[in-house]
Amino acid sequence: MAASAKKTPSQNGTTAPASPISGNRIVTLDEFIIRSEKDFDYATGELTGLLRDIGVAAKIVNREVNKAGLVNIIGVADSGENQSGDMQQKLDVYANEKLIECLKNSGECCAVASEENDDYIQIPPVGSKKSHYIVMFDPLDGSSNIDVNVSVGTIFAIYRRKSDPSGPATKEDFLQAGVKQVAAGYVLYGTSTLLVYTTGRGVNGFTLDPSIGEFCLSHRNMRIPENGSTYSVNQGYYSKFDLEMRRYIDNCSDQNYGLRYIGSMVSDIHRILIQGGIFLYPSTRKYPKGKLRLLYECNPLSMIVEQAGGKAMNTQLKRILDVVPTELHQRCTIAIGSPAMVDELKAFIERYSALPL
Ligand code: AHM
Ligand code: MG
Repeated sequence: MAASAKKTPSQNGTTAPASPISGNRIVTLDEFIIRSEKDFDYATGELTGLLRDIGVAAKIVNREVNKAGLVNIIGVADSGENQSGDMQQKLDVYANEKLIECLKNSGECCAVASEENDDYIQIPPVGSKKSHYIVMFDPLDGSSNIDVNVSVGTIFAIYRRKSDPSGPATKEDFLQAGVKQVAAGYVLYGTSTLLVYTTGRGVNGFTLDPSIGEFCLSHRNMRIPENGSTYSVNQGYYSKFDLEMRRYIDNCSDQNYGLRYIGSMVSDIHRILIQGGIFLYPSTRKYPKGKLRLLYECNPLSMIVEQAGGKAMNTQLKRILDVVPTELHQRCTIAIGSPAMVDELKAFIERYSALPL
């Protein structure tokens, strides 16, 4: 559920931000976040602080990801320490630490949960400030792609805590359905570095301009195409998919849809957001409940895609954002992308799962 917002009716009956940023001038992420805050009735600047913390972490992680191939050239001591005495770390561990470190800055976040940590972590309060938000993230999704110089991403979800702000965060703060997210986003470390986020009022993307070190508004009010002509799935697992999924994939091939699968979910979803298409990670024999994680992979990306006009469901046909989690690292199946393609898959699942085995 997005924070309460001042709404201005637009011509097509939907709503637009009360203070849109217009013109062709450069708009930085910080400026955009601050100006968008004015659209919310009860804005206190807390969410703004959090988003800015994430923006700072993204720049730091970007710097390291970009020089990943240089690590051996710039010299790492046998002890595993570099010249400044820091331990050489895997990039996903590094990204995890930087995100946590940056989220401590504004004091708006009381606890975090990450793919890299078994349990959630309390963030110490800044002075007497009461923090009202928790953040969940996958610090570097698709990190196995780094070794081969393929794009990776950071995914994040922000929720308002349910527990009393005077005490520590609780597990219930994290086990909220995706529909309760107040903001979600991703950073794509690709040919250029892009930060895309939503606070429940549309989706905007910002490209990092390395010459000034700022994320600049480049993709205003992103809308996913209603339909697409590509599907994205690890087709190597075809024989391990259920019948309805195999029939749907056969149909994609019959219709001459292109197969595009980077193996880095943020990159695949970003392409689909721009060009249309569908991304699938159904159950396999190895991952009967699906491989991807509900809380910090599927939920935030589903919020983004829905806010851009798309759909996201699991293979039981339930909207991802309505799934009530029971575990921090819960996995789920997912079908996400252009609404017409998700609807088409739904029809296949309804038709073929009804057949006797
Ligand atoms: P990770 O969080 O361990 O990096 O795994 C998630 C990644 C996704 O980015 C990607 O879509 C998927 O795993 C690829 O899995 P597979 O190699 O099974 O197709
Ligand atoms: Mg991941």
